[in-house]
Amino acid sequence: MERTFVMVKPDGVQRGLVGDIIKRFEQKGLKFVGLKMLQITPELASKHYGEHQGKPFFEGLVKFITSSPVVAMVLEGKDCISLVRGMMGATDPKKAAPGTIRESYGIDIGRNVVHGSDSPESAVREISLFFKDEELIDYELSLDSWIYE
Ligand code: DAT
Ligand code: MG
Repeated sequence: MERTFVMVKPDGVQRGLVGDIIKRFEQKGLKFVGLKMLQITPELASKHYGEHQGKPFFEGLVKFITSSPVVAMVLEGKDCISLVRGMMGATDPKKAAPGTIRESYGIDIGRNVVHGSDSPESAVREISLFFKDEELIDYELSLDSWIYE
């Protein structure tokens, strides 16, 4: 089982899309092991998006992600890092596959509603940036045998 970090960005929260987005992950069969709302500080934003430091869109990205609360979560499931990336769709909503979250809800690349870790290394790093160990809950889902063979 893998874990991944997912976040509904400020645009998704402001637009009332939190429930719809969470519902997609629940209905897929992924397990929530952590979930909270927070306001990202500029320091946390710079760490989270550290790989993009120096790029032309970096400043706007930090301004946007710190502008209003986000809903952060840790999801667990088989191959869930790539699974969630697939459910989100391409970074630019205009290029995202039909039915994906970004295609369904977004128009501009800088307002693409949702974040998901892009690799196992990113997932570990991002989970530890946003969640303390004691905020993540280990529990059994009784539905697991109906989701996995
Ligand atoms: P992703 O969020 O799909 O992992 P990324 O890591 O390349 O994409 O970029 C992080 C975020 O930065 C992305 O969700 C939206 C914003 N972004 C990326 N490229 C951009 C660009 N060319 N112009 C404006 N914003 C951009
Ligand atoms: Mg990324």
